[in-house]
Amino acid sequence: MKLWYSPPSPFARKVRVAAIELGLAARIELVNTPVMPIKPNPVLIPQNPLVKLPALEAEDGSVLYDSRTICEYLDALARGGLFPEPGPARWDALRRQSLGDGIMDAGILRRYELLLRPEPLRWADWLAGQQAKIDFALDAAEPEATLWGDRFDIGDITIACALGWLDFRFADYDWRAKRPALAAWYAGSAERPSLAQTVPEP
Ligand SMILES: N[C@@H](CCC(=O)N[C@@H](CS)C(=O)NCC(=O)O)C(=O)O
Repeated sequence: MKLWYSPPSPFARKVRVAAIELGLAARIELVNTPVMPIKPNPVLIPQNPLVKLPALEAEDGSVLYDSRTICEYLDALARGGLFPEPGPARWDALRRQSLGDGIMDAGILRRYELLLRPEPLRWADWLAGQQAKIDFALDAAEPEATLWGDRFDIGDITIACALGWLDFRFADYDWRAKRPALAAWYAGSAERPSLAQTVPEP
């Protein structure tokens, strides 16, 4: 298999973490592919018409895109259990995956606004609105985090990747200050080899 990814991408990291957790990493060739929404990388268009990372060439040669789809494919391939069977545990894992994905989406919109939009055109209300979503999402996670324990399903993977990416891109944002349970859960999770081996890099 082949994974189009980039070292800083939190969505690609989800896939890399899932692959390690599932024992599939050695079967995946990593293809480092830079992306920028204002200049779509032509290399990626045949793999993903949305020109986003990650994309995966599956075992049968077909290409999948979007971290959710790819993680679910890998989980099925390995009969892994990162996605619980239909029922309350699955709905909760998918909900937590959506929470983590939403934190990454809002963070990436902030990052693009700060990185790509010419400074005189930057929109403070937009930045504040996306930041508020991140704050609300982390506030919602805080009381739950005490119950998360050592389980590490797709929801946990996604939230851990979101928190790692906030540390990486917004180091001044002290999300831990008012959220000790989430901070403690993340500190424990970050020691897992799958997360330790995939720390985001510029
Ligand atoms: N929902 C997608 C989001 C993917 C995404 O936003 N990827 C970013 C990199 S972290 C990207 O490719 N950005 C380039 C662009 O938006 O053009 C997923 O889960 O894979």
